[in-house]
Amino acid sequence: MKTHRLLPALLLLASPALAADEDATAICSEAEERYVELFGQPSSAVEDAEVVLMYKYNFCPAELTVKAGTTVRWVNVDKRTSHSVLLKDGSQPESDRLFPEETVDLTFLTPGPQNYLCGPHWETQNMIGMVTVEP
Ligand SMILES: [Cu+2]
Repeated sequence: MKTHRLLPALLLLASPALAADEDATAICSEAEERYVELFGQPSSAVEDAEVVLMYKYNFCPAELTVKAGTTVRWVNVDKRTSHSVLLKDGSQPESDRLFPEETVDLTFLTPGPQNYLCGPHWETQNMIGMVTVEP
């Protein structure tokens, strides 16, 4: 039964990535619950911006696609930790440290991928994200 002996090895190979995805999904649904607690409505109800939540060293969603001209609003829904937003292309200065419940807006005009990170946590917690801007 060679297939049976292969299976555990395949599961081992697959599980770290799957576990990370599941963690991010769980963290992001918790983040959305926090948002509703704090602001009394779902983040999707915001009409003048696309919302990215900052929570437990994650950006939620970590990858976002928007049309050029869209404003993205990062909202810190953590209880204690402060975060920042820094575009890797250096076209904007790093945002102020956002304390819980604080926000920062950036409007994306130029099409293309924009990688960004959290200044204090990208290195130690891999707190990074990407906005893809479509024409
Ligand atoms: Cu951070």
